[in-house]
Parts: sequence; C-alpha cells; structure tokens
Amino acid sequence: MKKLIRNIVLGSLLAGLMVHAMDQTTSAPEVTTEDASGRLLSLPNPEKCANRPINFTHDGHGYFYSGWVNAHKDDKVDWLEGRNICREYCMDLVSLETPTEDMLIRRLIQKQDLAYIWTSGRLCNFKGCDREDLQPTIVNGWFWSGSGVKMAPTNATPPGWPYQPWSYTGHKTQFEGRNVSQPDNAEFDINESVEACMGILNDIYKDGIKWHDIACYHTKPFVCEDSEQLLEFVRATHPELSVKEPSESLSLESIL
Ligand SMILES: [Ca+2]
Repeated sequence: MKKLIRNIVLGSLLAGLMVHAMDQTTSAPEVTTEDASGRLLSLPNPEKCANRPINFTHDGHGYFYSGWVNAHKDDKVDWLEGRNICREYCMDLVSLETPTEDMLIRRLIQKQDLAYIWTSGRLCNFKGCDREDLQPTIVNGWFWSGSGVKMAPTNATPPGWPYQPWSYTGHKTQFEGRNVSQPDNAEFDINESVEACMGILNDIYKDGIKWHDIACYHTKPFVCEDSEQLLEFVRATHPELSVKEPSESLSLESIL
C-alpha cells in the first residue's frame, strides 16, 4: 500500500513538473553541463527532512546558510553538490523570486562578509532549451531550479524590482573598455566552460553584492531554502514522520 501511494505521489509529482514546465518555465535539469560522471539529483532523505536545520525563515520557508550548520560549516561545493546537499533535507539551493527575498540574502552576505554563495539560478542549456521563447538563452533562458520559476529577462531591471540584481560589470569589462554586464558567459571564452549557474558575488569586481553567471564546477558555500515540492512528497510518503513547516517565525533581522 505504501509503495502504491509512493508511486501515485511520484507520478503526480512528475506530471506536475511537466505541466509546470510547460506553463511557465523550463524543465529542471537532471545533470549539469559539466556532468562527466552521470551525477543525478538526489532524492530527499525523510529523516533529514524531518530534522532539517533552519537558521531563519521568510514567507513560511525555512533557510540555512551552510557556514552556520555544523555538518556543513566548512563546505565549499560545486553547484550540483550544493543542490543535492539541500535536497536531502527537502530543501534546494535558494531561489530569489522577489526583491524582499533577495535583500534578505544580501543582508546575510553583507553582515557575514561572505565572498560568495551559490543560489539555484540556472541557465537553460540542456535538452529542451532550444524553445523559441527562451532565445537568446543568456537573456530569456534563466530560471530558479529550486522552485521552477522563470527569471525575468536578464538585460533589464526585473518588473517590480527597485534595482537590477545582475552586475553591471565583470571579467570582460577590462578587455572591452566599457562595462560588460552579467550574465556574460565569460569563462566560455577562456576554457569553453559555460557559465550556466548563478552565484552571488560580494564585490569581487568592485561592484557590490551582485548576481553573476559562473561555471558550475566552481566551489562555494551555499544557502538552502525549503522546497515545497520535496516537503509535500516526503509528507505524503512518510506520514509517520512529522515533517513540519518551520515551527516558529525567525527573521534574519532578529539574529543579524
Ligand atoms: Ca559571469
């Protein structure tokens, strides 16, 4: 019976993903472009989900920063490894769909003086990404792999945002005698590594705390955010475990 329920839930989860993908975003990648070893996304670990670390909350979601969790405090991992660590806790790398959430993570980076972190931001550069509405992908092909939400075009301030989160500068600026903004896929010109993953860099290019496209193999600390999809999945398949919403609201402002 349990297996049947699991299959039904898994089936509807996959169907939901596909519909979701058709509706408003791209299908989530299963492997990265750098994948040379067949690495796949991890499934959640029910026990870890029930006991997941939560450092702060926002809008009903729990979050943790790897440096604040003993088991991960020295972690510097590539993008997919970051996702997989989060996913075992029914979380995923953080997705910044709103300026409020972006400012929250900027606050963390600023107050802790972090050089950089990974987010779940991802370039659609895999199977299925040749869809016309995603072209050119450097502008129209970015999405949050943690939530499945498509990003606004990268070449302008996102609608409703008071600022442009992508950096106005980066590696290419020095060669072109003008500011070359992000995403710029700069590493591709150096060694053909696609900058398919999004990190937040803290003043690396004297540009403040800004979004940058980065090749996914680089290693960084990371922020995890609750994944509603993975939490629902584990609640449905493991009703005996109490996999809760964050039990109390804990704002980052109250601790930092
Ligand atoms: Ca870049």
